[in-house]
Amino acid sequence: MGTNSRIHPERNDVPLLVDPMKITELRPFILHVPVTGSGIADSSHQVTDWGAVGALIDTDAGIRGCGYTGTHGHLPTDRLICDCIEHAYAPLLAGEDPRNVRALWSKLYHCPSIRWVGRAGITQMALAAIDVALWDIQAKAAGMPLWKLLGGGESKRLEAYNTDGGWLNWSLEQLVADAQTMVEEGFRGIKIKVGSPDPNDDLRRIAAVREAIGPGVKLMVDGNGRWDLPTARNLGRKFCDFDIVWFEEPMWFDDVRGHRALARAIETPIALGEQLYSLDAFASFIEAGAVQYVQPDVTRLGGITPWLQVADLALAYRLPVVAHVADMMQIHQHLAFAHPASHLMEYIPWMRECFEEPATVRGSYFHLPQSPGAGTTLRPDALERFGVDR
Ligand code: 0YR
Ligand code: MG
Repeated sequence: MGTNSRIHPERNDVPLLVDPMKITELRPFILHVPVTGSGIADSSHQVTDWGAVGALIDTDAGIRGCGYTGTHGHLPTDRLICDCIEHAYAPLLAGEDPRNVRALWSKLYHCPSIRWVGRAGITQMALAAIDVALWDIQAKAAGMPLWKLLGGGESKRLEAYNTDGGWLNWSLEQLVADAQTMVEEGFRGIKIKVGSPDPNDDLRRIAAVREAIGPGVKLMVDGNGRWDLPTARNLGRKFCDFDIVWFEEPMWFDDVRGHRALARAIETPIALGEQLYSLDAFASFIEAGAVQYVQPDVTRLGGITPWLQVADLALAYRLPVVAHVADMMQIHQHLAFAHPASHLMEYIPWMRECFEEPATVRGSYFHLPQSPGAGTTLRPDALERFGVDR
C-alpha cells in the first residue's frame, strides 16, 4: 500500500489511494438562447430559444463542474427539470466524490423512488445534466480535456455537417441560398428538414438543394418523426436519385418494427436516436436492423455514461455513431473525438456565445478542444445574458 495508510471514512477495509474530493454545493440554472433568424421549424417542432437546463456543481477542491440538458426553451417544463435536479438528485450527491461518476450514475438512476416515476423524460434529462457536470469535474481534476481523459488522440479528424440552414420554415429560395453559403464556408455536408404537408414539396426542395451544392457534398434529410410507413417508403425510394446519405427519423420515434420494415424497403440508410432515452432502446433498434447511423444524445440519454455504452454497442455492430447535438456541440465533440465509431458530427451554432471555449469548425472539421473539462464551462456573463428565473 506504499506510504498511504489513510482509510476510507465509511469502510475501514478500504485504503484511500487518491486524495478525497467532495461535492459541496449544487446550483441549478436555466438558459434561454435565441436560435437563428426569428425561429426555426422542423416537421414536429418550432423553436425560438434553445434551452439549457443544468447544474453547477462545486467541490471542496475548488473545482466547479457544469452540465446541462437541451430543451426548446419551454419554461414550465424547464422548471420541472430544474426541480428534479435540485430536489430529487442533489440530496443523493451531498458529500459524494464526483469522480466516482459511473457509480454515481447508477446510484441516481436506480434510486427506487425516482426510477418509479422515471427512466425517461424529465428525470432522464435531469440526470444527463448532473452526469455531464460530474464528468466535467473528473476531466478538470485530471487537468485534461474530456476527449483526452477518455483516451482520444490528437490526430483524429472529426468532420462537421451543418444543420442550421435547412429548416422547414425556410422558403425554397432561402434554403438554396443557405445551402450555397454553407458550402462556400467550407462544409462538405449539410442536412435539410423534410416532412412538409405535401411530400412533393420535400422532393422539390431536395432536388433544388442537390442541384445547388453539386454532387460532391453530403446531403442528409431529417423527417423528425412525421410520417407513417407508406409515406416514408414512397418518398424514401426516391432519395436514391439525389444521393441522400441518410434518412433521419422518418417515423414515430419508438417504432422499431416500422423502421425495420423501412430499412428493408429502401436503399437509403436510416438514422435515428435523438429521441431515445436508454441503452435498451438503442439495443432494440440496432438488433432489429432498423438503424444504420446511430445518433445518441447525452442530453436525452442520461449523460456521458450511457452515451459511451451506446457508442460501444454501435461499434460492436460496425455502425457509425453521429451524435445529435442538443448540447450544441460542446460535450459531444469530446465524445466524438474520443470514440472510434465516430467521425462525423452535427453542427448547430446557437449557444456559442455561452461558453469559454465554443466548439469551432475550420473548413469542414471540428477544432480539437484544448481546455480541461467537458467543454461546458460557461462564460462569466452567460447566466446574466441568457439566464431565466427558475
Ligand atoms: C429542434 N437535429 C434535429 C431542432 C434538431 C431539431 O429540436 O433542433 O430539428 O434537434 O432534429 O437533427
Ligand atoms: Mg434530427
